[in-house]
Amino acid sequence: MREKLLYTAQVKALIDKVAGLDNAEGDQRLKKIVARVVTDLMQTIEDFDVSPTEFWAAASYLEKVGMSHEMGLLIPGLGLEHFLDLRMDQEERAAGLIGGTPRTIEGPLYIEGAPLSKGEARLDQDPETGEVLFMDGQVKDAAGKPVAGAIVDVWHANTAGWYSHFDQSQTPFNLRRRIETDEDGRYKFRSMLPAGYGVPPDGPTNELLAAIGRHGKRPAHIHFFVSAPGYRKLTTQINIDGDPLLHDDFAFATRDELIPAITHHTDPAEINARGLNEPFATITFDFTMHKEAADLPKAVVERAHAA
Ligand code: MBD
Ligand code: FE
Repeated sequence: MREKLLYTAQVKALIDKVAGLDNAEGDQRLKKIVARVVTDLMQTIEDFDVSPTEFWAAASYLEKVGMSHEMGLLIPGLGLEHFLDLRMDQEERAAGLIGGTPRTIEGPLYIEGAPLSKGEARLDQDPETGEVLFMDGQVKDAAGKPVAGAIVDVWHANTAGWYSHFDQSQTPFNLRRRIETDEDGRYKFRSMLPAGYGVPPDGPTNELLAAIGRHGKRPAHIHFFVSAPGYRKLTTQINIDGDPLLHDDFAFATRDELIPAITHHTDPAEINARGLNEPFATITFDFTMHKEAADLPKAVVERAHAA
């Protein structure tokens, strides 16, 4: 057995200097975190006898993740975005908040400023072939009272699994809308059922996932931010039931309460009544929000978005 360098006075002194723990300047909490992260990395190197060649490969890997703008994919792929959700859930439970629509990860593909309309919207603006989706529901508070004037900010992939803005072939804000709930707290929209998503096959996220025997796919889903004055912002998604990857999401976002029933309508009279020529799908899903209060943990997650 080689001596553990990490426990020597020399390396302990090195870490203290690295993290600025030997001076009085700077942010005390940050110093401790830097010391911990560097220590844990050194420990990994030592425990797994990571060679310098392997280490530099890891460093260029991380550089590639940043240069490919894939931090937002690697983090959910490593379960860290879901872990942050679990921690927020835990904090809320400790503060006595229970029930309500569960949160699940935001993901990296939200764009601010989608068109805003009252009560209803049509999300699909680019022509596509696929199944038309009508989704509706009510935003309520924990007592079941409708929340009028809530903003349902919805975004999802197209029938090929791509998101507008990131996919330049779509028009701006395709499949992205903000809908203000009506006086009964209701929202509804027409769209196209999305396909599941896959990380870029040639990108660094997929490179790591493939190397550890994983895939980089998500089951079909629809994202939501639901917000209203006096209520805690809700970040969530619904899954499209029946997707084979429903419980095999590379981003770990599926939650049982977020898989609403989907009805596929094939009756010609119903199809005709909707002004369509093909079978269509309907989903009804209500969102339950919690009232905001001063002593609760922060509900809003600040995060940089692509623009
Ligand atoms: C997505 O659509 C998504 O929601 C997440 C979390 C990661 C990658 C693509
Ligand atoms: Fe998504």
